[in-house]
Amino acid sequence: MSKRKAPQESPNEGITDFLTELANYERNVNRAIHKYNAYRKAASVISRYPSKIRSGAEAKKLDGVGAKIAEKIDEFLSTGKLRKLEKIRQDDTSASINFLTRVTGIGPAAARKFVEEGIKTLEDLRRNEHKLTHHQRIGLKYFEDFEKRIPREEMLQMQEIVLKEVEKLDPNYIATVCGSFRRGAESSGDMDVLITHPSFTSDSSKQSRLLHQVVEQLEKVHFVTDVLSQGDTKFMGVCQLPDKEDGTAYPHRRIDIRLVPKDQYYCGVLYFTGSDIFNKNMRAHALEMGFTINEYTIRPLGVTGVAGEALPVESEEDIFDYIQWKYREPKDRSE
Ligand code: DCT
Ligand code: MG
Repeated sequence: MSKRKAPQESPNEGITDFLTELANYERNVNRAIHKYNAYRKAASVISRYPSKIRSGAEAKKLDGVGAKIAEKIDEFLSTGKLRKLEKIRQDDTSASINFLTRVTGIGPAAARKFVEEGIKTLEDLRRNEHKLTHHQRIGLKYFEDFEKRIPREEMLQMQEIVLKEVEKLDPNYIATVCGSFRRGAESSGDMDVLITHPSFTSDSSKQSRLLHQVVEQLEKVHFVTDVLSQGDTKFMGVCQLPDKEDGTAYPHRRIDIRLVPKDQYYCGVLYFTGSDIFNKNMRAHALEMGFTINEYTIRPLGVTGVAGEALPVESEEDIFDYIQWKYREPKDRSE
């Protein structure tokens, strides 16, 4: 999961930038997830608006832009800044909390705690390595690398390595690189890989070897360089492409690999392809149609609102069919 968004060529970049900054502030400092989501949603719809917004009233016509955000847009358009943001930026505590959450493994709660102890900068973290979890230490070690987005060209090379090594182990594996890459993004924040195997279903017993041997293989070929956390079905780690021909090294990148039972694979692929906003909208539509979708299953809702048995799913199309939605290619799933 990445916190930065792709640089965008929007005529309303000033507005989407300040909305994103407000969103992060609400999540990281106030732990106000509703406000975070509201700002994110408004930023997302405005980023796709093709012409330059001239007033809050104009923006308010868009779904996801309410009166309060419209007011802020008016203030921003007439003064070029936002008093609320200026104040937030000047507040040392919120700025520090916000900054520390950019280190992977440091969530809002940990950031808050560090700041209370006077730990506010990368240097402070380095001096206090003994207070960091393993995950946070790796996050600190590769802080600069993880801030960089991954060009699609490199994602393609990374995909080639992962798919090749998985196939080498056992050609019956199915693997899909999901996330923004699958949506066709020109750059990605991280690599999200889903794998399954026909021998692994939600009825069969756990088969943790299926994930572990993939990780071991990727370590063996020096693609996976570090482990952040490793469970039976979810690996979070770090990877790196082999050096370029001129000997220069590529940045280290974040990679997540999840092992999913075969019968839940396409719900997983749908979920991890996103975008997060598309997922929210699709789930809302599913509910209207009497279904509940999560990253594992789609289930019908009974009259009492209780979810029934998981429906059989053999493809992403099946899920769209159940809720009577026209199929959307990954590239059309930004919202
Ligand atoms: N996801 C979601 N809701 C969230 C977070 C994630 O539905 N709150 C899903 C949708 C995308 C997928 O998980 C992978 O998450 P990220 O890697 O954070 O998003 P991304 O679209 O791949 O963007 P990035 O290029 O920044 O990695
Ligand atoms: Mg991603």
